[in-house]
Amino acid sequence: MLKLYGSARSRAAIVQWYLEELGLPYEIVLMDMQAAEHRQPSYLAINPMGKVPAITEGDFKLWESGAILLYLSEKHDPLLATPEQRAEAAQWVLFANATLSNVFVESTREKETPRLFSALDQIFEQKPFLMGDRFTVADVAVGSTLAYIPMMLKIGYEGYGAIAEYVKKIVERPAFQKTIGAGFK
Ligand SMILES: N[C@@H](CCC(=O)N[C@@H](CS)C(=O)NCC(=O)O)C(=O)O
Repeated sequence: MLKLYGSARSRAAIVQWYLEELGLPYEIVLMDMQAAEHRQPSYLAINPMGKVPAITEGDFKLWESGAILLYLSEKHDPLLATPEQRAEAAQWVLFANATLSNVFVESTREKETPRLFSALDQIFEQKPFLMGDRFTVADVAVGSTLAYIPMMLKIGYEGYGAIAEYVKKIVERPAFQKTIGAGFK
């Protein structure tokens, strides 16, 4: 069975959210970061960077939340059927982890936030989910980041009505409530 390594208040909850959305069986391995469990040789053999999340499936090991999300979508979302659809999904996952995440960086926040939020707001005015009518891995990556922003930075979506609507819809999903909403456990 797939094992998901993570800790409380970590990005492992994003992967867990997608596992729940896909309805896959998995086992959680809860790491005690205070006790530096993630820096012990047994975990470094899974992720040499000593960070969570990571997954194992038999002998296969994978780390970086974005790579894990894309692996799961590749394997379990048959509707992302063409190279173009898969590339678009990758675009959104990379955008979430490498570009939208700049909102969390104090030195880039002021400059980046209005332009990223304006563009996303226009996109959500036109379609319910990032890749059209259907919830995909793109929504897990971008939606989790958009949900974390008000939780962690106390930044709201005033003036960005379509983002606010989107985040409301995302956080109401049962799989989100069970995972990010409840904390990783
Ligand atoms: N880009 C990585 C970030 C991983 C990361 O920084 N994880 C944090 C928890 S959210 C961690 O393991 N921190 C412990 C440490 O750096 O010692 C991902 O998305 O997987």
